[in-house]
Amino acid sequence: MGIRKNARDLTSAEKAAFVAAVKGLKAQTTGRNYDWFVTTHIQFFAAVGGIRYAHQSPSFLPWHRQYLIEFEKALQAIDPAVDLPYWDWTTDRTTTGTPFTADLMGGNGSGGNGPVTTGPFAGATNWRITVSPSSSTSLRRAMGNRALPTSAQVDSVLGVAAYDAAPWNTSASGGMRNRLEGWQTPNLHNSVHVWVGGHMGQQDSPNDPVFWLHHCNIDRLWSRWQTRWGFDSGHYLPAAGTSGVVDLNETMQPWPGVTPATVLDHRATYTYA
Ligand SMILES: [Cu+2]
Repeated sequence: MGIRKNARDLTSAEKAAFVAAVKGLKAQTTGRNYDWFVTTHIQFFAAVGGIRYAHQSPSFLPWHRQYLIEFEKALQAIDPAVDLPYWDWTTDRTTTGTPFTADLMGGNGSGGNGPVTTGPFAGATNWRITVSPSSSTSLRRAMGNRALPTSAQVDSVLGVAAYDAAPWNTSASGGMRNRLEGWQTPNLHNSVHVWVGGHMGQQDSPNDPVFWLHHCNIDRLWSRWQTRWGFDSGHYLPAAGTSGVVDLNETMQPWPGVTPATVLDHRATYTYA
């Protein structure tokens, strides 16, 4: 079973192994390589067949949980010792600290929304963007353009007892999910994408490897909410009979046999340090 650590607690060797596995996946030319994950995120950015799987819906959390499990599995096929690290942006809040250091994610873009110039993903030779609606072949960031969410805001979201609420979209105001996804104050997940900017502000945000550290933290926050309120199927909504979104026991494309119910309790697969 894997243990997902805070990025600030990784050793130098663990950081190097994570970067090497990410680059190894990027170098693969067939199968579930890095660009397959980018393509899949773009494909499921909006509704598919009238169903919102990945965003603006209750299954935002379970869909990305499975997405992270699949990505972590792909990294572990390269290096079995690698686990996803998480970026806790309530404590690491600068553009030069964890995880934006030269030995992990590298730093800011140059100028307004320019190419990243430091670290393992700087420039199109080290890290070439090939699947993107924008024309840039270099990773771009425009960090620090707003405030990151605070731990008090996180606590306020984790205190909401209801998982989600009708109308199960960006205007749902009665549940935890929409506050954590970020269409409802305090806008946790969305505002961190915007804070990093560049590719992280686009549909192809997984082109920036910090996507995985950010979403690992979002999954950790959901897990903290589950620890408080329950990992059982009574703590996912809607249960059944809701059109346009994924009910508790409905399959989440593109993973056959995977439903919100099957991923609710992750503790046999991985835990958070
Ligand atoms: Cu995201």
